Amino acid sequence: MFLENVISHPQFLSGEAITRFIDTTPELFKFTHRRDRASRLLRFIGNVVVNGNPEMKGRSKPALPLAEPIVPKIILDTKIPSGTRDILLERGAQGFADWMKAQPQVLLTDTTMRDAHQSLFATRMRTHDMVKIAPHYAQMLPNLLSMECWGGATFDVAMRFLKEDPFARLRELRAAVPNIPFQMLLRASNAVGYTNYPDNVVRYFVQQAAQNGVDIFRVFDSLNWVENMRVAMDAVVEAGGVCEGTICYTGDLFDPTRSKYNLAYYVKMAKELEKAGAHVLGIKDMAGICRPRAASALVKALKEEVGLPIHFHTHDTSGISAASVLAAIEAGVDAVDGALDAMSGLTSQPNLGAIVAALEGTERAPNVDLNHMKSLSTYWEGVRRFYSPFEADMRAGTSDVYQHEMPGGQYTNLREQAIATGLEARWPEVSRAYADVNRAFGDIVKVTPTSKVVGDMALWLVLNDLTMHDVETAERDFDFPESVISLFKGELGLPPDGFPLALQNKILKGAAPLTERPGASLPPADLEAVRAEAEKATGRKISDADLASYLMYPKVFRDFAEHQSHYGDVSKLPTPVFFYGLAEHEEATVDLEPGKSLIMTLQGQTEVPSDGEIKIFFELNGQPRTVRIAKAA
Ligand code: 3PY
Ligand code: ZN
Repeated sequence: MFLENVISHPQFLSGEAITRFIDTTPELFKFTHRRDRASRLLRFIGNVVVNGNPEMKGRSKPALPLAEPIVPKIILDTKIPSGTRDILLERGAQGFADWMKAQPQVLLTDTTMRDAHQSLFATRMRTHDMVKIAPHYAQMLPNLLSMECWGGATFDVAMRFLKEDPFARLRELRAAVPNIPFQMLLRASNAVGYTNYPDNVVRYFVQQAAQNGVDIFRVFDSLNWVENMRVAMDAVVEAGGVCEGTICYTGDLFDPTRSKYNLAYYVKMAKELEKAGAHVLGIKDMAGICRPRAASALVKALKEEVGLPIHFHTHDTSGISAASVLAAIEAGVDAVDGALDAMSGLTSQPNLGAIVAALEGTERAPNVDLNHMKSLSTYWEGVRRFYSPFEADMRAGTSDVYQHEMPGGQYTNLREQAIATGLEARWPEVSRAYADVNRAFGDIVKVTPTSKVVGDMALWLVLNDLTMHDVETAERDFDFPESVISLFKGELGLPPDGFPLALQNKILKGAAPLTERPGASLPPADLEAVRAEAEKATGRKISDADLASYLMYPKVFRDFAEHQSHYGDVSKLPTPVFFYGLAEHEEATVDLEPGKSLIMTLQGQTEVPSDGEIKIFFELNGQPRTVRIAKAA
């Protein structure tokens, strides 16, 4: 290849002096980079062929080969139509919120690329499957209010399990969809992590998210404590984003025995959020327990009491959440979330296509093309098959959710954790313990990260054959899970009415809890010192976005960077190749960038490891290539 580059170069052909020519013509060496990228990806695939993708450990492969998802047949090189994001760019965040409020039709958010896969298959959807369909969204659904495609658990999972750069995902999607607003889920002071970060880290993260493509930030606090949301909300406003200050819905509006979460509670919080600078008010029903009557009453009350447009989010765990969405729409909600048909239902969002069909002919009918939604859903149907090993074995809605109140995104995760700890057969006990723990913790909001703490405690109880009553009444000390101690110390913030004191004393064993928001006492991070530390640890240049990732998850980022230097950018691999490798004589096309593709075919492998290494024979763009892979013990 090098020789080919030399002899075909115009300067060589012109007969100029060769040595100087090689020294001064760096483009001759470009092929090494491409060759290196290909070698690393072949090494990754070879490893999956020999040792399996570590992500698949303990999971069964689906029947292979899997069919290519069907991409809608539309011509993509036509001009991108103007869409909702053009309104945002023209009018700014406040103008956009005013526009939302003035619309007679209900506005729609598609959660397929974030919450839907977080809730259905453990957040495993890969960038490759999103980017492939993204330009079709731009052509086919330009009037969506937003695509929720970033934040929540996707950030962590992208790096930790999928070995992808979450910021690169955001940039690639942004480039493909310039006309629809992108929405992210931001856990206020917990950003996209599980613990409060210093204020300057939260600010820096929001700034990077906005610069790389996020338009609308749904900001919530896992204890509904507005005081702990201010830093994040201010940062969103400062970055020019739309700030969706969000109430997490919990409890039951109509249960007289549980009056803590009544209308007055929600109206008070909504007013606080409005005062704190929210452009939009979010209602986040993360467990899917806001029943139709409650959705109606809540939206009516909030519409009367606050001036912000309202955006309703729920999960379909019970099986009837679309009724709640329709009730909210009837009561005047401005926007609702749903997932495209193939990615909806169960612990995910209700079915967006069905909601659109139900509203046809009414004055609130959304301005979207149902046929376009159907063809996009056909694509997702194919994509979902790739991830079947990550799906929970859940076949129907469950009204049990009104008892345990687990968030949709947690339900399947906790079930997996229960299986991993040998508690599969005791799942009903875990789910009952979850409800008991919540009661003993003072009936708190359960959403990441507080939901994880309640889940940790529930598993701990069942594993130790204890009940909350045992814990509350026993004289002896217990070794509580770390996350529980941290919650009661106030490290995730404080519930507005505090924690039950007796239990808090027992858990903290006399240590004093925080009395103000954690960010107030966390020292600011020295960002440039952290950048230097990250550069030293990874041996690579750390961009601003990398720094934001490192600040969130230093260890996960280091492992990801190491994986990337060894195996290259694996986000470019088709999903079946990433998880399941290649079968003999199977071919895969890897698009590295526009106009640069690799065609890889697995030709065979040596049977018995001779020197402990198996040789894998590939054909790469027609040329033979061999990789040696050590068989894992
Ligand atoms: C998250 O924080 O990831 C959630 O989805 C909470 O519902
Ligand atoms: Zn959700």
